[in-house]
Amino acid sequence: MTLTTTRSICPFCGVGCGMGLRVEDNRVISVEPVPGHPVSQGQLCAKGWNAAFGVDPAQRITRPYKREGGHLVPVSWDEALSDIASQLKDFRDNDGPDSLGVISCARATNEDNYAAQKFARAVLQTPNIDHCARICHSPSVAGLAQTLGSGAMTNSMADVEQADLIVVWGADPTENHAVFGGRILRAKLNGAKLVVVDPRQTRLAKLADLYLPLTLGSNIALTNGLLHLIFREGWEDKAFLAARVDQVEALKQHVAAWTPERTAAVTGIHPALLRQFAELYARSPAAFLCYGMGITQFACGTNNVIALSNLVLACGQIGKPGAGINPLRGQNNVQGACDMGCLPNVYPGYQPVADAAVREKFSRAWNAPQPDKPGMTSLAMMHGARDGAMRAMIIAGEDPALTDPDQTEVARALKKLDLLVVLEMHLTETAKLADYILPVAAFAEKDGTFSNCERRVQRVRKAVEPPADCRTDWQIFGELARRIGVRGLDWNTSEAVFEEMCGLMPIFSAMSYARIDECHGLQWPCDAEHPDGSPVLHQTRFPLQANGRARMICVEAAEPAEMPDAEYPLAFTTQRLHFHYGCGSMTRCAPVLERETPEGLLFMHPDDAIALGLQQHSPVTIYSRRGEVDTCVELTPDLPPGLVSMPYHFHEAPCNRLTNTAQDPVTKMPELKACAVRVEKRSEA
Ligand SMILES: Nc1nc2c(c(=O)[nH]1)N[C@H]1C(S)=C(S)[C@@H](COP(=O)(O)OP(=O)(O)OC[C@H]3O[C@@H](n4cnc5c(=O)[nH]c(N)nc54)[C@H](O)[C@@H]3O)O[C@H]1N2
Ligand SMILES: Nc1nc2c(c(=O)[nH]1)N[C@H]1C(S)=C(S)[C@@H](COP(=O)(O)OP(=O)(O)OC[C@H]3O[C@@H](n4cnc5c(=O)[nH]c(N)nc54)[C@H](O)[C@@H]3O)O[C@H]1N2
Ligand code: SF4
Ligand SMILES: [Mo]
Repeated sequence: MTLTTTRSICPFCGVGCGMGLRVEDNRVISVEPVPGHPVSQGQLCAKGWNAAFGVDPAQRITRPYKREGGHLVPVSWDEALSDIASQLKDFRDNDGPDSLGVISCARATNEDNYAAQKFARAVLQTPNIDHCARICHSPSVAGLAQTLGSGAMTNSMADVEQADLIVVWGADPTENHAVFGGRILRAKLNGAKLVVVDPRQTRLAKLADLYLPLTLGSNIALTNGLLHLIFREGWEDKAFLAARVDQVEALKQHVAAWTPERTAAVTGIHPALLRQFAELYARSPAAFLCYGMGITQFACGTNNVIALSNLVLACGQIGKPGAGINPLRGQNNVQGACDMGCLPNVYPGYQPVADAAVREKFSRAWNAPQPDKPGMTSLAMMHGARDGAMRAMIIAGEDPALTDPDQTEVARALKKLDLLVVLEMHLTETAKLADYILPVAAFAEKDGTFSNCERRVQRVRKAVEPPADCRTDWQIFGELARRIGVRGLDWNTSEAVFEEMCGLMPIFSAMSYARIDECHGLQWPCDAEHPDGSPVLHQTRFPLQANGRARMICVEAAEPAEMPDAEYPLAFTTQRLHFHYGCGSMTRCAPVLERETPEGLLFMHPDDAIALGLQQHSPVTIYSRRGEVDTCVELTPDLPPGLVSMPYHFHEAPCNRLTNTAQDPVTKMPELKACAVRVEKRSEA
């Protein structure tokens, strides 16, 4: 039997490691790292090494299903597609396009995502298109768009090697962006200073030069306190501010009230530690700041991002190698799903729906009149479903029944839809509620591109044929469009999809599969001015306003919407575990990964456990205002007393039964990182 290796990209996180797929007899039998890859440099993490399990056809849904008499029964593609197409057409023409919505998949390719939003906008004529960035980095997209003019990582991951200081703020990269976490560790060993800001003592926090264990949700108070000191001591980069930033005076006045003492009272960070960090950040020649869900997943998520942006601008730590503000995008292709315009307010390439000229451009290109208003967010679609305004939804590769907040409500909403179509590889909690499940081809079975968190568009290649009845997302959207009677989604190759999108997106205008192949991917903007891509953004101007300047914006500190009280005395947060991914559909079928963390757990400080009469592995029930969950206690000194934490990968211990739907007013990001709970011992029986 011959063994072949096909070069592709890891299907899990936004690091985007290069991966060789080893194939025997049309089966991916294992994977190997790619030595010369600019990001992963011959490394993979445990999830990457185990990627073959997640795509094994034996573990997957490999034929279409339809709900009949309450059960999911096999159905032919032809029957499924005709039924779905005729129902969608009927809802569109009789109930109106607003009654329809599409959620696309940040794990699928750019080509799949481009097709999903074009299907929504040009075929269903609805602006209701969204995806999991809503509950992930939508505050980054919105916040950085207001201050810098572009919502992606400003620098590249390799930049940590040029940084004098690395700041990790509300992110846990050794677990969640593991190969990048490894690069941070190596940079630290080579002399860079490391600062971690996180209420939980993460692995990097234990190794950091400075660790700031701030009170849960006090990010804005901390940044305002840092800015207060920086301006008071004159540590700001005056030349940079004068040349490139607006509204500096207003911010200076705004933070005048944030004395170290007041900051300490809100954040729990001692004034001496605050001062050390402020001086180190302001005075480092190049400081690389990266952040994650500890910033975005709050009801003040957008303001949190703006606060960090203010700090970075004040010290001129942007627009140069080794520096920048770097949202660590989560999913392998969530950067791409945003770039493709799978968001209700922008077309591909962040061209705003609100701009009439842009709408006109897409109306003409797609030969379909474009709705003149932004669409609903994913959570608004769920509310629409619950209230009866939404009739039908297509959910491609997302498991909101497990991963959205207040799960009981989500399941209720999805059940109320007249038509729920799920495009999946696995029988997720959401797929279990579907009227139709359409089986999709896995990353190893298709050509296309993923964009990693540093804006690098990389080639995914078909290593094996998909199981007979599995199709790519873009093929499914194309076939549905044809049956609804709309032309223009009937591409024959993924490259044809890519060429169409590049023609419509200025930031992709100089990209092609051939160019991407030449150089391990290209980082957008990649256009006539930057034919080799853009590793570092904003070197001379910000794309925010005509004058090329960035903007500071004053933001007020706010507590989480739900604070501990007598009835629910513990603060509750959620996190990830290294060995599992998202809803677990592609990691819980890998024996090695499942061996490491086989079940849900509640992390708790020993002092809290003693007070509650609990021990290691004690069975408990956790109650919040929205629901209850049974799990077991895992004692850890890494959390402060009074704060407990749970991972979200386990359908049998679903922490999102507890989480709060309080929302960021700008992006509708729910407060997944903070609510209040009560923990009670459960009898073993
Ligand atoms: N193994 C694994 N890796 C993954 C994923 C996975 O499911 N499993 N998912 C991917 C996805 S989709 C994403 S978005 C990324 C997310 O990657 P991260 O952003 O690293 O995600 P989390 O672990 O949820 O949260 C990060 C940190 O925020 C801290 N935090 C909580 N509240 C606060 C606060 O108020 N302030 C500060 N400063 N910190 C706080 C938590 O303690 C935690 O350490 O990971 C990606 N990588
Ligand atoms: N409490 C709490 N909840 C959270 C978070 C948290 O920190 N705390 N984090 C949030 C974040 S940041 C995110 S990103 C979400 C993630 O939530 P989800 O997006 O729901 O999680 P995934 O596990 O990535 O689900 C993706 C699904 O896509 C399928 N899939 C893979 N490849 C393809 C493909 O090519 N096509 C199609 N159609 N399907 C495919 C997989 O089988 C999988 O079931 O969870 C959010 N929920
Ligand atoms: S770090 Fe991310 S991209 Fe790299 S192997 Fe691990 S999961 Fe895959
Ligand atoms: Mo995410």
